Amino acid sequence: MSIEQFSPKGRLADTGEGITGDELQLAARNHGMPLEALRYDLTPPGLHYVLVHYDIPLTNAANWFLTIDGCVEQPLSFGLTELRAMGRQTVRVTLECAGNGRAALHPRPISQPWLVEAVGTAEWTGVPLADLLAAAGIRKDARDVVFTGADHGVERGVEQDYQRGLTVAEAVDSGAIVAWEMNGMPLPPQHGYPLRLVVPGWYGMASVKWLRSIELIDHEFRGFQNAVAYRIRSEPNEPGVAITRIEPRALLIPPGHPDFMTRHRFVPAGDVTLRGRAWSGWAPIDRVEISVDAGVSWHDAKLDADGNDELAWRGFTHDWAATPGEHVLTVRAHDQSGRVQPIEAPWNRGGFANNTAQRITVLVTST
Ligand SMILES: Nc1nc2c(c(=O)[nH]1)N[C@H]1C(S)=C(S)[C@@H](COP(=O)(O)O)O[C@H]1N2
Ligand SMILES: [Mo]
Repeated sequence: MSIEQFSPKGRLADTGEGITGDELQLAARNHGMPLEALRYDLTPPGLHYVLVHYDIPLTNAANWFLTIDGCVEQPLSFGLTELRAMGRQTVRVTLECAGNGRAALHPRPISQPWLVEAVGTAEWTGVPLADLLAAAGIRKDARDVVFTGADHGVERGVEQDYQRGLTVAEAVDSGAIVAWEMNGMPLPPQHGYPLRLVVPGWYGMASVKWLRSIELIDHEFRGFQNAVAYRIRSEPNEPGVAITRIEPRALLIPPGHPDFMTRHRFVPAGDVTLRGRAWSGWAPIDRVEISVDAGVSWHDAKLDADGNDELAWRGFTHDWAATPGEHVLTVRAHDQSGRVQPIEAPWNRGGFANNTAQRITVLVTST
């Protein structure tokens, strides 16, 4: 058995090919946020989506060290206690996996088969990354900052630690923090205990969990998760475009009650307040449109009061007089940068950043 057979390259599903055993195995490990959890401003940690490429490492805060070295004036190493003494800030961030929406694409890229649930909002507490970099002293020759987690595996034949790089400017200006708490509690194991990076506004892949090393290098970081994975491509061998910030998306809390098997929704006729949340990693949300007739006509939803956290989701509501029969509900988000969520997003090989508008079919029953 060759490494290539044991760790195959990515591929697209054949026409009509259903979800594979490999995809089911990934879906059972990496769970989404049940959409009814959109009711919470802050996602309870057990309901937040989870994405882990390899295994969740067994870690211990008592003997954890974070090193900062490479192109710095003064290499540093911190235990958790020393790190806490460096400062404390809490940021509310909506995190979304870049693969969210992948399973709805045709043809379907074979990978973690997300529908729309790979999202969650948490308050992350830790020390600003910019402060740690300033403490170490960024040398003039530093170009990129490489973040390494304690997890290790093989991906498409390449053995690696999970690593992602940012440019020095991105690392300093993004408002990133090195976090040890999620919603006021120590990080759960699956979310990076005892330490993770959180890069507000960026798709989740940038927020390296089980963070053990920060290295500044004098050249462009060409590691697998930057140079091979997480790029928008239409052909397998083109360089592609790096994935960075989260595209706008709105999701409705599915109204009424579900059928167990199909998740079809049943809604009693009458006045229904539809609710949902919208977010964008580029700029604050400034408008959400909603349609109750499969996109024929659109109405502006009412946005909840603006929070102070620009990169956390914003709630919205719409009052609907539901009449008996089948209805298709759909929503789309706009942000202050002028980005508008598409009704149908363009296809790409990795199945990334698919922010095609959500559609929910409901059967309104007479009362
Ligand atoms: N060390 C490490 N960090 C990681 C990952 C990983 O597999 N290993 N997955 C990344 C991806 S792709 C996503 S979407 C987010 C998911 O964060 P969450 O599980 O806390 O929601 O973690 C990122 N950080
Ligand atoms: Mo992800």
